[in-house]
Amino acid sequence: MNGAEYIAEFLAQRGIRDVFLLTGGAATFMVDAIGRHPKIDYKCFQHEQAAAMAGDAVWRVTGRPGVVMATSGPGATNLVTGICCNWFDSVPAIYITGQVNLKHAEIFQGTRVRQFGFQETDIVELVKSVTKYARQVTTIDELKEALVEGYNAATTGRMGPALIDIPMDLQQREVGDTVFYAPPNRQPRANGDLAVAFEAINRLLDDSERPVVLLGAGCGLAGVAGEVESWLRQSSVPVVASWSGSCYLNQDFPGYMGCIGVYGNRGANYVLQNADALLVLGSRLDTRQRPGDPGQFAPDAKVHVVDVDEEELKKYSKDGYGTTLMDLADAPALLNGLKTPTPSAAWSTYAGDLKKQFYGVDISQSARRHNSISPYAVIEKLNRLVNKDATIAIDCGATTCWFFQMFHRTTQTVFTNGGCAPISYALSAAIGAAISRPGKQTIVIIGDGGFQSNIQELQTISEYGLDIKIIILNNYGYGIVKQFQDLYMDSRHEATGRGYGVPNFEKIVDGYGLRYVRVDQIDQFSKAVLGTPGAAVIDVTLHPNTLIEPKLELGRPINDQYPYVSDADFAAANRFVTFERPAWVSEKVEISD
Ligand SMILES: Cc1ncc(C[n+]2csc(CCOP(=O)(O)OP(=O)(O)O)c2C)c(N)n1
Ligand SMILES: [Mg+2]
Repeated sequence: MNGAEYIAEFLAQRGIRDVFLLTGGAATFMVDAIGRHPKIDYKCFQHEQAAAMAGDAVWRVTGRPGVVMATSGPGATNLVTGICCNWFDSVPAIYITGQVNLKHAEIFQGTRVRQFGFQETDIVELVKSVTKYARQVTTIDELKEALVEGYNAATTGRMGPALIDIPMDLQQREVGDTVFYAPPNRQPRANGDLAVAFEAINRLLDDSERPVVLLGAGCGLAGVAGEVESWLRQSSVPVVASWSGSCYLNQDFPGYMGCIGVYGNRGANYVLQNADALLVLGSRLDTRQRPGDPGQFAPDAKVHVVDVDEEELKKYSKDGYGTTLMDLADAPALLNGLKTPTPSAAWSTYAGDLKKQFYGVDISQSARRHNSISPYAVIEKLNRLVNKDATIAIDCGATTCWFFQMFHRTTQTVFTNGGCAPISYALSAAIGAAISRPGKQTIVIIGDGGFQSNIQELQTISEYGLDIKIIILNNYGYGIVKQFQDLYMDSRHEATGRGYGVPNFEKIVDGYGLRYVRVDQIDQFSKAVLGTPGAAVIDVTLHPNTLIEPKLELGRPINDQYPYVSDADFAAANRFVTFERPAWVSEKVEISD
């Protein structure tokens, strides 16, 4: 085997079936080897960024890391946003970049010239801060070692991307016949640590009348979402989630209240803010969940956070939170030793009432005001139309908020890129999902802005005959940014209205040979539209000023979202904890029952 063939064989032996790529000089030997290998193949994308985002979806639908290949220089640099997607969401992926010949590379010249070879870029240095492993190899032994180390780094502990940069001459060098692989050593956890965790968390739950459990993506990433869910179902403890955490949960159980945060469910936010004990499993409590002043987040609660990453736990040193450093793969052992939370009757009734009032309930008004389609109605209908084993990829923007405020996930595979959140992610990710998990209904929920940013990937869908339904919630603008400008910039829609436009999507979709369906009335969004085989772009017309409701304004705790409720309703909903409300909030009251 030569180096390129070795890489193909190594990947095939790890169970990889598809490598996503856009080729170029420095990658051609590797692409050629993959093309000739009987067990592995490649899929061509029109932009490396899209290939990388598609790679992010592979683990999410198969549990195997995505593998993405690009050429040196601009090919490699185009991967960076996708690499960030993996890094921030802890998703494993392997990147293999071609590099100029060693004999041309500046590293051998002993100089600090910007570039010696053509299309040479030090991609390893560029991606170091957003990868678990990044290495340029200069010998065959290093190549063999880097593939093992990179693969293992990506797929263990807090997972993430690995990048291996391979000069062209190494790709052609003879390497022998044996492929080397050694699985990682899993560090056994000390029992002492578990005992300490039992004690701390049991004390937290014992002392509590108003417990809440917050789930992040960690349980799903560690593959224990099912076990955690069974534990939660044993009691009536209210359960809330981050967006990414909610993706792994079968939400069909009485305790589930919805997502919390800036764009969270009103009822879920009330419950969290009124708790006296909060157990956080695998969530990094980012600023969309815990915005502004951390002291305003669950202010009456003792908080205990379980997370795999010590650095995440260090964040809470000033907040007085209890912490347990632990790979949530061990969650079953932890939960075994925990008492079942026992909420007081008053707390269970309170949470149950809030759930009835807010979970899956559309409280938005703007679409009604404009007599236009409500995005919430579209997502509510999607709940009823979608297959139980469908894959749904959600993009960025108001679209994401509408989806997570209204979608009721049971057994579907649902995901968005939570941490990096680049517009256009979902279109490319759905392609990765449809290729890696064929035969399942695959749906994209995306805005008009997101759709335009990687629109060229319609060609990839066309080329491989992928059956993907792309639902554009088309408000003819960058809606989420416009809503921000409405609040803080007197509705000056700079670069969101002025300078931004939407082309004739029907003509574009037609040019790629795909089906276009326009939805001007909610009835036109039907089982037939979703069920007709073959890719389709379903363009749903919204009013340009359709809002995200509810949404938090800056400086408010998450239990006081816009549109504001009356002081009386606010006090009733927050009856366990006293929250001061500035006069300007009371003056902006828009809904009351
Ligand atoms: C690559 C990238 N550039 C810019 C942004 C900032 N951004 C976040 S949402 C958004 C607008 C999205 O518009 P659209 O897809 O139409 O969704 P809407 O908010 O209208 O539902 C922008 C530009 C981003 N998230 N990613
Ligand atoms: Mg839009």
